[in-house]
Amino acid sequence: MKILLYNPDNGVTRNFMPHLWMFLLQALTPAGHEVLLIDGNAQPMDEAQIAEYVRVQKIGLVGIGAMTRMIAKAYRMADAIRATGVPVVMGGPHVTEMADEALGRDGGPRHADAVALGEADETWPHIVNDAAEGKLKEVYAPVDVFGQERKPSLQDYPAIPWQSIDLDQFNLIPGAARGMLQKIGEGWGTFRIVPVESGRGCPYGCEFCTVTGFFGDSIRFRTNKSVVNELLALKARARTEKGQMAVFFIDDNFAISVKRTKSLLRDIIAAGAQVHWVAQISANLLRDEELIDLIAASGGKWIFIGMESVDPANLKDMNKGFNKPGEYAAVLERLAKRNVYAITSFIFGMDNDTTGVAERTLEQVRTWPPGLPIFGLLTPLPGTPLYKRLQTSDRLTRPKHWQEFIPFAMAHSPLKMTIEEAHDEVKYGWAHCYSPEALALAVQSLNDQPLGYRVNIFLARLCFRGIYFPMLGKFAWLKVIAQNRKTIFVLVKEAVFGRKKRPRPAAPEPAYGEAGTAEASGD
Ligand code: B12
Ligand code: SF4
Repeated sequence: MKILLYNPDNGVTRNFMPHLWMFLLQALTPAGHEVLLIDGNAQPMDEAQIAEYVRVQKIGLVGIGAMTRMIAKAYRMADAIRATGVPVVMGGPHVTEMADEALGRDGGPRHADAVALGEADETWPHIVNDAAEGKLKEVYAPVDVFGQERKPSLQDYPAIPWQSIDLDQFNLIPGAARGMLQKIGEGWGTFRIVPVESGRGCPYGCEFCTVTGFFGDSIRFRTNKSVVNELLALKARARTEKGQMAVFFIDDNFAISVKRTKSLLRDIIAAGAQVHWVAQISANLLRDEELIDLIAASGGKWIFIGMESVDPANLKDMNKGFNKPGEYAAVLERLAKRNVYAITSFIFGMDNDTTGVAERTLEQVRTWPPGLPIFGLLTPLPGTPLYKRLQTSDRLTRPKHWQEFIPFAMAHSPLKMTIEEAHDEVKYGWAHCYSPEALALAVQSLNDQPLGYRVNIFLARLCFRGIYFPMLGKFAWLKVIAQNRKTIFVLVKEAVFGRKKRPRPAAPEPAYGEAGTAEASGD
């Protein structure tokens, strides 16, 4: 049987990285079946195109996985596929919470023939076998013989065959530049960010987050050896194709066991398996100097930190009181000393937020080393304690907000400001952190560092700017390049002619740092 695994885009923003679930399920598919992968972020398709693809390729089963914000598109694509007579199975965090919606048991239309609840590592082979025999059940749940929920162990994690997987659709280098870039330095003909997991589960239970409910509070790890081997395979592939490969450790909290993380990082270093990597780690786990040394030595470049708020009252409300705003600066300095920088994620629209929250956040961020602040709005995702609380108190203004995805739009009334004011706060954050002046200051604040670091922060800021101000198409990019021409000129001049030593700015400069995401930022 030919199987298609499809991940929809949300029609608004694009992911820079492929989704792990597709590669994982591909690796867990029983022998004798062919699995094709399409990520809508890399290969945009509409309903007619996917139906045509399924017909032409003679696909026998389609698996669709989606986050809440992609689910409306996922349902539309599933409807188009089912209309061709091919069965659709859906999985992932949204349908796990809303299985009746996907199966049409809530009075709405049916979109899926079957749903896979929770982690599907062990149920996927059964789904494939049942589909091949034409006996697909409606619901697949990961349970043991007694009907108790069972979380897969990651000790026998499958080897994902990175050396042979077709990754063409995920190259971040524009086609026109590939030939030339392949020849320079370490080879940049391809650049891919690849998701790798080293463990699952986070026990912290932040109110807005789906992770503790979905993966459970029991933490499970892969063996160090299997992670190291995966990194070595990725490095080998990058070498063969004269390209670059970076890794996103997608664990929700990569240092949830500091002891184990240190042991993994030591093994990575010992095996020479270092690649540039990004990971999500909560601020409270970044106090350990030895851990930060190992992060830097093993290739860690960016750490995503869900700071959420600079107001301890908000953090307490969200059950995230372990975040201590008073220590954010020290954590970021500790990382920056090793040239590791942070993606700092902030959520506005929390119950204690009042107007001006963005500026109050930026006042703090400006005193920190430069990073990539991201700002979002508190979003009640189905299945979270936050959703239940807002539903009970009748504060949901769009209880099924996922039926019409609108980026950066609240779905409930905040307590101390209006919805419009919350939207304005997010806009303020993005506008002030990603303006040409803010980008110039971020670059300037690293004046005592090698050129590469400054180019890195500049390019990363340009890309992150696109999260709020979409930069789709050449014209949008040209405009941004024109706006930032002074900074580009300084960097290019230095690359060509070298530079005189310049001091770091004496005092913290206004507006280089800033703030973020947030439906629910992991970590
Ligand atoms: C990596 C990641 C990202 C990446 C992008 C995704 C990517 N390319 O991998 C980045 C950093 C860009 C990102 C961004 C966001 N993310 Co995110 N992200 C994750 C993270 C940490 C890991 C995903 C992952 O690979 N997990 C490991 C795999 C193995 O698990 P899985 O995907 O759940 O798949 C398993 C099962 O669900 C199931 N399954 C999944 N799909 C399918 C399909 C079929 C057919 C079947 C049978 C089974 C199946 O089988 C798999 C194996 O067991 C998760 C948290 C988490 N731990 O999952 C959050 C998570 C998915 N993100 C979340 C959110 C909210 C976001 C943002 C909206 C945050 C924000 N406010 O900006 C953005 C949106 C991005 C966008 N483009 O619109 C939420 C989604 C909740 C929800 N109900 O939708 C999660 C769960 C975290 C959370 N805090 O609650 N994210
Ligand atoms: S937000 Fe981060 S720390 Fe909190 S439960 Fe989710 S993954 Fe864990």
